[in-house]
Amino acid sequence: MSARRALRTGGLWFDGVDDYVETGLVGYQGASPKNGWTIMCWVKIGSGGALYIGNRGEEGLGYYSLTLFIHRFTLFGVPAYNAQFGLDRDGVWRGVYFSKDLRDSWHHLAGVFRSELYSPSAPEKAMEVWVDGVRSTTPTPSQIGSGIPFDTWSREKYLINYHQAWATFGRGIVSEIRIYNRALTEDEIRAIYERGALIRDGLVLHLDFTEYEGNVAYDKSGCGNHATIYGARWVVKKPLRVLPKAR
Ligand SMILES: [Ca+2]
Repeated sequence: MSARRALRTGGLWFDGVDDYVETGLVGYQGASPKNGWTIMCWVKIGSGGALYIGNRGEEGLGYYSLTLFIHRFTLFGVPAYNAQFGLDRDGVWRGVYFSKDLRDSWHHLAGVFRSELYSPSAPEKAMEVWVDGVRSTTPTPSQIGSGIPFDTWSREKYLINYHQAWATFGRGIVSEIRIYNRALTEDEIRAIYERGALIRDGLVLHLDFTEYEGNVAYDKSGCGNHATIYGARWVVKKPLRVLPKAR
């Protein structure tokens, strides 16, 4: 996958030190996520790179976040630079992973939660993580905690590239972030990966990063979940170029 194809729109470069984005999208607000959930993006990382998309931490309140991430170290028994997706809280993880080192080229990631498969004792059975249109339901070797009811899920905002509980920041280029309040089908995920299909049903956050200046990334879903950028730099598509800081 060439950068030119992957970067159909714009993107943001995160430095891995303190850059992140806070979106206006909150989690389930205590309601049952009866239609599922999907988080997706394009990403390119190198050595030392990482990606995190999840809710702002609420460890003190005991809430859980559906989180899609690539870590730079082995975590939950999964090698560095593999994609993981699952329910996360400080000291708790129930999830799945995709066994592939994702460094040094563009990849399309999707984390899908299928609520009809959910049980509090084995949440990972409702999880899928997709890389470049291919699905994995492989549970991570370490599954920590159990008995997670829907009403303890996070009601905090989604962050891009800041995992608050781990105090760690993502490093690399992120593009075309979409979050849906339902589980997308295999055909839909492939259509988005292969053609960039704009599927609007259930779309609650869509950041295509085509502003190229300023510190706001507008949500194109129509839901008004606009995002505030802290330090990350704009990336334009042709030629692929990281812009200097705007502020
Ligand atoms: Ca910075």
